[in-house]
Amino acid sequence: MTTSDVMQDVLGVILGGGQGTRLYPLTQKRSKPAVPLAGKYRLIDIPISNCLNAGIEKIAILTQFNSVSLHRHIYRTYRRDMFTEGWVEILAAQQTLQGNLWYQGTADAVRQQLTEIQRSNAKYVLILAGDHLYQMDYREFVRYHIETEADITLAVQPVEAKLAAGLGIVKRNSDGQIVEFCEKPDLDALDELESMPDSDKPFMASMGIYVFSMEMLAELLASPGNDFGKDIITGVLSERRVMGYVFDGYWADIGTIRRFYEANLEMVSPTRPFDLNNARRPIYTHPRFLPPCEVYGAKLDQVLLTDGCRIYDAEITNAVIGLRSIIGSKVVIKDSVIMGADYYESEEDRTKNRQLGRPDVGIGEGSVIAGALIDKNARIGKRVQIRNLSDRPDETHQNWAARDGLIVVPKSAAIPDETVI
Ligand code: ADQ
Ligand code: ADP
Repeated sequence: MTTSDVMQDVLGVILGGGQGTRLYPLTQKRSKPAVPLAGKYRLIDIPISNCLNAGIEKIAILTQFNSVSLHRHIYRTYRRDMFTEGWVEILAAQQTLQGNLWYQGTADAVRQQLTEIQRSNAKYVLILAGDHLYQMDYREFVRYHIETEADITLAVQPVEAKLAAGLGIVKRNSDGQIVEFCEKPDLDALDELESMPDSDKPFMASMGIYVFSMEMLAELLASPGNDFGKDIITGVLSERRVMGYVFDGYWADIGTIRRFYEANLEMVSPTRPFDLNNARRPIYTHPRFLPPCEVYGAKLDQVLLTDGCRIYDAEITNAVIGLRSIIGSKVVIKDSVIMGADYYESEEDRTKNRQLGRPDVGIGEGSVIAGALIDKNARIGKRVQIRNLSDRPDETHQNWAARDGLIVVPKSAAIPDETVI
């Protein structure tokens, strides 16, 4: 059997997120997979593109709540035509006769949707996270699983000590079989878990992505355990052949506000570790018919500028400027992610905004924004000042929040003229 035949037997299952608390308030009005990334994509585009580029045509997205924007995005972007066999489906947590609980963890999410998953008739199931930034050739991963006759295969990667306590840490024997697995180890347990003591990345971490055969998955989920890492994998190491496939490309877990922000801005650095421009393995997203950007007298340096923006004489450094952003005169933006807007306001809308006493969608003239994430459709007034303070504790207000030392303005929030945050 060729690799492409095998990939037709693989179902990609994307774990689209629990309650999204670590990315709140970006997840206040949408499910995590729909969170915008790099100004024009959404988080879900990364694992879906990796699947499509590997020839995986059947993809299920497990999500805790089925937001309108996720549904619209999937339907518009990944609708397949009558000549293609593949499909992309959203399986949202739902009340059934068997249970009415939200997904209690990653394994529980798959267990609650097992009937649908089995209905795909796939031979192998590739379980993927929905909040990782990387490009992996899943064909190699699945081939390794088959060739090593594994029961379960985890993708693993060397990591620095400072990241180890937040991940599942493994030890492999010389054949690549995983002999120890410790989910989010305590600091005092870390010494015992080093795999490469002389390296600056001494720990081998689980990337939280797995290959199972359909039978093995069903068998393991028949026993209790809500999470793959903590419960399922840890519990079967001695009886099952659990293998570790080493992936040495760029990989970032962007499930927290801080990592999400950093990963976005890393893409505008000249030494970017993750390049969106890969002709052989494109990242797909919803195609739009937006006009070109208009820029009048602005100074832009290290900026990811997406389609349909209008920028007056602003100064923008180290920033992502999302779709349809309207940025007024004398605006200063630094170290920030501006997600843009879903629509343009008409003259009529703007007149109505005056009557309602609210700013237009976009960034009003004379405003200064530094160290912030401004979600879609936000209305930032004139001469507003938004600056992060790295030691500011997390706090939540009606129209902004402080998270991980950054300021987040949620989707559609309005910040009146002259506000200082
Ligand atoms: P975490 O990322 O901490 O560790 P978890 O929070 O369980 O694990 O999330 C894994 C993925 O599943 C994420 O994409 C998340 O959004 C999604 N998810 C979580 N709960 C879900 C639910 N109830 N329903 C649907 N999706 C859900 C995991 C592994 C570690 C490994 C890291 C690597 O447990 O061993 O090191 O991933 O990032
Ligand atoms: P994207 O273009 O990023 O994929 P969405 O799918 O979330 O964005 O929404 C974009 C489309 O949704 C717009 O083209 C517009 O038709 C519509 N839309 C969403 N919100 C609004 C709104 N508040 N007013 C008008 N149109 C809206």
